[in-house]
Amino acid sequence: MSLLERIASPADVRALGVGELPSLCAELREVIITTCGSVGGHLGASLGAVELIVALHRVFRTPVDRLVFDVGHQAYAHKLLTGRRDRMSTLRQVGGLAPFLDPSESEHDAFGAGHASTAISIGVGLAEGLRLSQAPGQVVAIVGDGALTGGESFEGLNHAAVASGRLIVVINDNGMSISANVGAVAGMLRRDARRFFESLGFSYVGPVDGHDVGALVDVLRQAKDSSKPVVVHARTQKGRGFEPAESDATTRGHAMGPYELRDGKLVRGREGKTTWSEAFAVLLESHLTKNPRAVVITPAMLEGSSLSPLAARFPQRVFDVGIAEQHAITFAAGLAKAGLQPIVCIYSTFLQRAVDQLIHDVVLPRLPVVFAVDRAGLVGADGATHQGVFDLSFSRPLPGASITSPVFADDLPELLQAAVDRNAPAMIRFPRGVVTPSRPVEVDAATRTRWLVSHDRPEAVFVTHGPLGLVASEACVGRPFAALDVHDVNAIDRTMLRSAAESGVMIVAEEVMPRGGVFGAVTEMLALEGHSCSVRQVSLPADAVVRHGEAREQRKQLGLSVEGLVRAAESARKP
Ligand SMILES: Cc1ncc(C[n+]2csc(CCOP(=O)(O)OP(=O)(O)O)c2C)c(N)n1
Repeated sequence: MSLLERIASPADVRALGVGELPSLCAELREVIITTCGSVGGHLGASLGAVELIVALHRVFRTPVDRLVFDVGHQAYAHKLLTGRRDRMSTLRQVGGLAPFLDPSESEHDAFGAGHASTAISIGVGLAEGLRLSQAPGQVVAIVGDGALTGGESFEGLNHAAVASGRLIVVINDNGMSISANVGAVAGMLRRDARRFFESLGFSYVGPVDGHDVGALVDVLRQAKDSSKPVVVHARTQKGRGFEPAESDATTRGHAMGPYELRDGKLVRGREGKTTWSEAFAVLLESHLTKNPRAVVITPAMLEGSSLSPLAARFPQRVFDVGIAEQHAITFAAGLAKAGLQPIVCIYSTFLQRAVDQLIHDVVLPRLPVVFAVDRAGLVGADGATHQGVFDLSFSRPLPGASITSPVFADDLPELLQAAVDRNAPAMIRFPRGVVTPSRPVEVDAATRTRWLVSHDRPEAVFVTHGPLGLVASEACVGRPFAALDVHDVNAIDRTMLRSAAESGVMIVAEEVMPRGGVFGAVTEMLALEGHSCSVRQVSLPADAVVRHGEAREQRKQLGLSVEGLVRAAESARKP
């Protein structure tokens, strides 16, 4: 029986002999490597935190003590030590283990996350909460050096250093965010961490070798026994123990899709099709070449947004500002005010973090910032925390902002040019996934609203925004239906909508939360114009969260497939 097979809960980790811990770590690594190989996942991040997690479970007793992992992507070893080993192969799939940590999955998960830089604030909240309710337990926040580039971490440190509830902060410093970490905090951690944290009022322990379990146990015990807030600084290596990850200079195998090992070499199963992010990044290359005032900003997502080649070509005009969405947007506002033409490439889910910056710093001064809103819609395996399904609801009320989405890849150049030309805030939303390259449909030059499929006397009209129009178009094939692409959700063409309303039945299909999206825009306009038309909506559920799983399968279940749309139209059309 392997050591891991003997571990049903963290108590069993504490029961092992000290000499057995390195073998336990090796076994954990093996399972992490095989799991990610078959289902994909946060490989490099989790490999780097193995010893740290074993040491944490030796010293602290969950669930009474609370381990709060920032993001939660590095914590596969924690899942494996807390009774979830048998289900590890279900990771990130429908009904399977969650991609990040989730208290509904295990009492050992102190808090769920998925977005970065929240652990310290959660930790202070838990510590104060335990203190005020006189409940037992210590609180430990485990934070990456990348997460420390996020302002919320510093808001949390500012409070933790003086709070009565005592927090232990463990810094998992591997020098990497997803890409190499950026900015001055990384330098401080290398050179001056003790002085920095002590000057804030923390005790500082470290730096300690984050792969020496014995040393880690010692420093964590010291932190546990201290009466002051403590920072434990562990130096770790991302991708540790798996050569292909260790030697991946760009991300150290941060996160990967399923892979195979052939002759000791890692083969990634990528189909070689162009994604929306890639298509947009390629377009940016020609845009930056032609427009010397154009600049690009990413909050730590060079890789995800496919911007690395662009950053290599334009090192002065592509800014990776770290995991700092709020700063990214206000920084873009500053650039725009100084006469530049900023394009912020940001995932829909991470734009959420900067709604006030969007309103206060960009929309109110009506600055010409273009937002390339990536991963708009369902994202699949990353699940609930990463679904790009809220941005439309908070963007639609923004005065003066346009919200467009390409249906085909070759819509992108016109959309970008139009966004830049309007000299006001502009959102271009596109989903996760591969593009449909060519555009067989003519666009109305004036309104840009277009019939993707027209029909003389349609019995129902599908109304969509973006690539879902392709699904709607397919649903029209051989049926008396038509499909309208609204183009700009904030400027739907009245004449087009009126003629769609003449069919008597509209089906608004959208891959977002149902309140505040295209359905709202369409029904508001119809009401204002005094048209009567039956309008149905196919979208996400209003009162539930769509969790992890294959997005295509989820779309099917939500009725956002060809069959689903046909069903919706047939049941709605007039007999
Ligand atoms: C608010 C937010 N922005 C971006 C991301 C995407 N993201 C996930 S992990 C990660 C890097 C985290 O780096 P670090 O905290 O150092 O942890 P490591 O992966 O190096 O262990 C990023 C940028 C996120 N999860 N949340």
